Amino acid sequence: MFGCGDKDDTNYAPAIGLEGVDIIERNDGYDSLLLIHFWYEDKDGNLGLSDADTTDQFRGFNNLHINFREKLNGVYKELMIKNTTIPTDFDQRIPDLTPTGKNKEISGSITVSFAVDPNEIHADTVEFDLKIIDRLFNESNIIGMSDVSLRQQ
Ligand SMILES: [Ca+2]
Repeated sequence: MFGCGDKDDTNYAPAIGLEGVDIIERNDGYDSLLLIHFWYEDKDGNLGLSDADTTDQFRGFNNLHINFREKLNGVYKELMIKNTTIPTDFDQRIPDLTPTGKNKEISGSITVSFAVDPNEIHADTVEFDLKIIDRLFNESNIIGMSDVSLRQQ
């Protein structure tokens, strides 16, 4: 039908907001984990991927994209795998969150964790930005934080 003019109001991008970060220490006082807490909501609830979503458009697809940068001499640079020029890749898959009932609107909180050690996040000061992507590839807003201090071994 022509002239309707309505945009598709059944396709909603997810929204997210940063709740905060926690840093978990080891017994020896160095840090071991960086936890990032954020809330999400999605009016049509098509968020998350199941273990079976490994083919076609979801092959190798991560629905949580995160970039870490490390502060070197006061300037943020992309965080590389230690002693290489290969950017780190900490992207993750959020599990399927779609409700089974008729009302698909969802909201909640997610915590993602990242190892603080020479093979993972090996910098003393980092910043990050993070977004999530629903099953129709709608991207959320971007959240992030600067000047996160980590005690490295
Ligand atoms: Ca959605």
